[in-house]
Amino acid sequence: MDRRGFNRRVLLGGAVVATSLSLAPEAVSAAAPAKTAPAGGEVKRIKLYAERLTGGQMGYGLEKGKASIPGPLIELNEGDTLHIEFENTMDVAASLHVHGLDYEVSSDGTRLNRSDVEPGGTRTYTWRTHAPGRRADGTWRAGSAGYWHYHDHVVGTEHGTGGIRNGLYGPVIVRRKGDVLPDRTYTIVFNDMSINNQPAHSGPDFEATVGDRVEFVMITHGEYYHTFHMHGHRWADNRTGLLTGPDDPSQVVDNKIVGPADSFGFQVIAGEGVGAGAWMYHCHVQSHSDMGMVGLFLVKKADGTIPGYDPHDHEQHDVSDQHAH
Ligand SMILES: [Cu+2]
Repeated sequence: MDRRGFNRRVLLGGAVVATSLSLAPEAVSAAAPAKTAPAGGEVKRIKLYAERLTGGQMGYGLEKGKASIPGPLIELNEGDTLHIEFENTMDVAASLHVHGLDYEVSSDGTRLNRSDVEPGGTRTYTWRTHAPGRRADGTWRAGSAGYWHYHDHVVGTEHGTGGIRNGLYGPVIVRRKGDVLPDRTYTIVFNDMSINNQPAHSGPDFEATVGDRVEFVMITHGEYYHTFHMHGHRWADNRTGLLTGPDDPSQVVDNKIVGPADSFGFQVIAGEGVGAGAWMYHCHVQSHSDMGMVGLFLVKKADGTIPGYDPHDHEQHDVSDQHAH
């Protein structure tokens, strides 16, 4: 029997007509009005540390001893300025280089521009953002809003190849006034053949309850092209991953080709129309999924259970929830 209750059929004049299209209780949509992002314009300050982790890995963290892979989510609103006091606790030079935001060349985070940081050193990187608007010449200037990312540009090579490989990367979200805010945000980074530098076949797994508005930031690093696919959920292939209305021409997808330094993001209502479950996400290059580029979007019922899912069949990994506003 179909789980969505599309099952009661009556023969009418030779035609099969569905008389019941009721949704199962778990197939609910978000009910309360979504919260939205405010206008930006604030000046914000954070500290960020680059640290060595076990197993030759490296990470960024908001506090000493708390580095993670990926690094903390940095979230801004268009118009905000962020000053980052960056401390390199490692024994090799490191840096912070961001995509998509406005920064002067002194905040480029490259050796070329002498904006890297020696072992034990500190440096303040300044990122600015702006709202869209019309230029004096009449052309339209894009705003900073988007799903972006930051990474080292120094460790190993002039391009930070060693730093990125070892885990020095993280997500940045710039929101536009009125953008829908999620209940939670998770970051998925395809880095070479790993996801978030975790061993193959070990996730990471991300949890939600049916009806939660969950945001995913998807970033790619390393040497390969991949296709990001999520089971049971779809998104719009545009800036926010959400359709703006019935006439939004954005393509709705559940699979997207990604290459090194790409980033995008989207929001889903967990289990919308499909219910709770252990929903896979994975690279859809077949050899890559077979080699373990797979994790789970664990969507629980309100009572905390996940139908058909035995956690003992899987390795579970904690997901860091570091977050900088
Ligand atoms: Cu792949």
